[in-house]
Amino acid sequence: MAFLRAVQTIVIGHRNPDMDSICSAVGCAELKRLSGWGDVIPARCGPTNPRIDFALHRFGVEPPVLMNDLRPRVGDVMQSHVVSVHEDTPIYDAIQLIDRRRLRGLPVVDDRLRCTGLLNAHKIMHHLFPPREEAGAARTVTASLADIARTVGGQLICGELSTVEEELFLLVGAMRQDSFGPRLAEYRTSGRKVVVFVGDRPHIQQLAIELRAHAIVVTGAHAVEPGVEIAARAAGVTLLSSPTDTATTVLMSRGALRAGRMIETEFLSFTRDTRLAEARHAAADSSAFVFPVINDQGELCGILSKSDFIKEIPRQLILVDHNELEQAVLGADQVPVVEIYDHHRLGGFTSAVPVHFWNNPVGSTSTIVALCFQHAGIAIPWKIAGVLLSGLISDTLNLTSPTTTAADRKIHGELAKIAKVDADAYARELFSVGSPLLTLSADEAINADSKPYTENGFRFVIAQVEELTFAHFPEKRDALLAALEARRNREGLLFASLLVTDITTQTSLLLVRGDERLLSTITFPVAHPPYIWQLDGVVSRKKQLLPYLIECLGRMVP
Ligand SMILES: [Mn+2]
Repeated sequence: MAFLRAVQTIVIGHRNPDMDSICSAVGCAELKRLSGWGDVIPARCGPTNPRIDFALHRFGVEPPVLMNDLRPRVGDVMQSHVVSVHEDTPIYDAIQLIDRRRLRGLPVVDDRLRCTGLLNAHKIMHHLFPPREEAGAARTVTASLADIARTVGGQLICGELSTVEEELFLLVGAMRQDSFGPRLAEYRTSGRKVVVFVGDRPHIQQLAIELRAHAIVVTGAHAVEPGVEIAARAAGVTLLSSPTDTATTVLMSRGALRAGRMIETEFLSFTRDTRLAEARHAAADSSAFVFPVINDQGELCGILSKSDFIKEIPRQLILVDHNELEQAVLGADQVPVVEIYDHHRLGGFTSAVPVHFWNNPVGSTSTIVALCFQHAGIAIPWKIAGVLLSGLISDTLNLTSPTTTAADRKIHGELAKIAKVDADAYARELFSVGSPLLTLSADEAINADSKPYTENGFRFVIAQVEELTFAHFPEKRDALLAALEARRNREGLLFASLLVTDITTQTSLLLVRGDERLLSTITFPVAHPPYIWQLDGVVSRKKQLLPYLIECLGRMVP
């Protein structure tokens, strides 16, 4: 049975999210919901910070869901409506289920729903149709009388219907009375528990009772004579009635064997969280067709067939505030990206299908999202206006960054009006919250808003913190440089850098630890030697610093 699943859309910004990344994700998700997209959730792949928390809280918005890894998991494609049988189920019933549901395999569970094995079709075939040299084995079955009665659809006439599994010897009372007696006596002497299958032959039935057969199954729905029943009761022989003929009843009795005895106990299983790529790899080496999925309690919670591996993942992505996979959430390359809203350089993103890609070099992605609301003719809700205004203020340093455009100024005024705030007063309030240098450790400060780049085969990172003053800088300076050097060594980078921006004076300090050949190309005045430069008027990583550093790379002596 195919289950139609609704596609979930995740709107997510870059790793180490900044205010604009978070705010544009929240705004874009709301725009998509209001446009009728259904299941849309804003997400983030990294922690928020006190300033982001302040902005979201100010407008009553929950932080986006944390999603650090979107690589497909077994739980994304497994079948949760799993068909299984208890280990005590007769294999006859299990086979019927496999046939009815067209299953490739059937998991077998115990009382606590733990998967004890997979029903093995080869073992069942061998049991029902043994090879010629073992054909005698077809005369025995290890089952309880209760299992046999259940499997053949029989009725108890008298005696005890034992639930204990025993090795039972099946004997058909088809021969003459004088050959049946000695045969049964011989089996009884050798200690076998004999179940006699016989039609309406009272003499054979009486003889079987006298010789203490374990049980007698009267086939063909024939009535039992009162004398026979009285004799069986007196002798303690179980008497059963079967609705079908002898041949059918014997065949079905052999199916009374419990599923637990026919299972493959060595099997490959997964959890919901097993990465699909890992599961696919493991499954490729396995001859099994189905793989049980086990939950934390050890219970069977799903089943994975080989055909599930080619299912589409019911999930798609909208990227905001970035378009380079290097900066995207882990696994973004394995989930269809359907839309991108960004204001950064093009980073070599490629796709298999056409993508709605809105790249616009305005001051913030929040500006782009606001423009999209207008474009769609959808009124921006109050709280979304406040959130988008926060992203815009943060990325443009309240319209003072050189990245600011006329569109940003216009949207800034419109959002402030809808959000019912004095934008300049709100901006001062926002930037006064949580000075990164005061509230973060050196390690956190160089990682919080850090972006990785690859240029001409060189890998490097540029982090940025925005401060209202450099007052807290001197006390953190040495620790920041040490953290940059450690990160550079750990990740094998050409250089690791941090731009500390004073948004009040529109000045930045650039801290770089890296290859001397690169450092020697930096022409800005050295501020606090070594490794620190003073960058007056530089406040934008994307528009000012990154192009400058790429130019330095070009001038680097090989
Ligand atoms: Mn941005």
